[in-house]
Amino acid sequence: AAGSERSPEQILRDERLMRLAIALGERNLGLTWPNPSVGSVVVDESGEHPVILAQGVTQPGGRPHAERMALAAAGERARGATLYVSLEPCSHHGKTPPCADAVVEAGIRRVVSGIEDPDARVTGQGHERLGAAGIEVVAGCLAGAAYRAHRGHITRVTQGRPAVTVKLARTTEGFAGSRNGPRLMITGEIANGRVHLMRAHADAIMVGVGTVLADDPLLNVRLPGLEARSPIRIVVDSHLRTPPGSRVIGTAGQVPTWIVAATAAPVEAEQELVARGAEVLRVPGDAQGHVALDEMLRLLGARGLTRVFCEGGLALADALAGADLIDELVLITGRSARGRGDVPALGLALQDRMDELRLTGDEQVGPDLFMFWEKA
Ligand code: AOF
Ligand code: ZN
Repeated sequence: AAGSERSPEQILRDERLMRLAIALGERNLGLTWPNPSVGSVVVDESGEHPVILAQGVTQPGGRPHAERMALAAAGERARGATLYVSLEPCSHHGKTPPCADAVVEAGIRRVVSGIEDPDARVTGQGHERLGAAGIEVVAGCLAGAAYRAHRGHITRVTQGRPAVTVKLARTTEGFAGSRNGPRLMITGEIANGRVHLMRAHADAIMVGVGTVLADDPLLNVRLPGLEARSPIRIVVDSHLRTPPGSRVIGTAGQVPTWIVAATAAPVEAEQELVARGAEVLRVPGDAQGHVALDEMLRLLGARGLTRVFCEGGLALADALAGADLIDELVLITGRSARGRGDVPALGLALQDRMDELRLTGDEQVGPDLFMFWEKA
């Protein structure tokens, strides 16, 4: 029955298995948009030690949902078992019938879920449906971690825009570049690999046109085995200055490339980019003629994006900070940085915003230090 008390041992066991469900879901981040990437585990709790019967993850494109994958893999063994799932099972008839019904039909006895699904079609009704069928429901297990894992989905359904993660690298002195000198190499090989994994877990990588002009980056995933997981590339380019000969445009036929321009940007420039395979999205400009970032993100949300990974430059990062559109900040301090800088990594708006961000963890990656901040 719902609401029965859990022993301290049971609570710990639930958290351990929820951690597994969340980690499973994270594997398909970047592949499931507009849907969240959910993880689910079916566990036999009848013996002294829990036995994992089956696992499931939301499939690329967003369907089938995680619970269906796990239940299908468990088959008849699901009867009487416990289902762990990082997000509340859906209750709506969308492109597939409700997962909550599938859970009931499979004979699951107990459901442990990470967080309520704020999708207006669900919002607690999944849990309700399970409870009404006599299933014991524990909601909110590791809710913080589940929230973080589903931040993209949650931000899109509650605010109509993707969640924005900004990545910045700085030297130990706090500089990101030099005004006149050569480009600084701030992070090492291992850190770069870690960043490529973050790219793979995003729905889109975003940069400002200044970064394209300065660095001519490829913005794809170059980790062995994960090359196919390069997400959409987005260049914020108010006046359409992206060179048709740049590497992003040269590879626009292989990796989807969206150039976001202000309504007033020249049509001829658009035609050149489109002819090479890029897509140009038009967004109203602000008073200075720059793309209005909130409108841009709403458009990206309407297109289904849930997670945008912004890799600079400093101007775009600072503009996002000024508009209060940064949900997560990854700050990398390169301890083996070569070269001296004179351009501060944190712009004025971002410095002001730091008070509103909360440090959630850090990680030593080779010689470099990653610090993770999020909106408090
Ligand atoms: C789940 N498990 O693995 C996922 C869920 O268009 P549909 O029918 O696929 O429904 C999409 C909605 O379902 C999505 O907005 C979100 O609320 C939920 N996603 N739910 O039970 C899953 N990916
Ligand atoms: Zn579902």
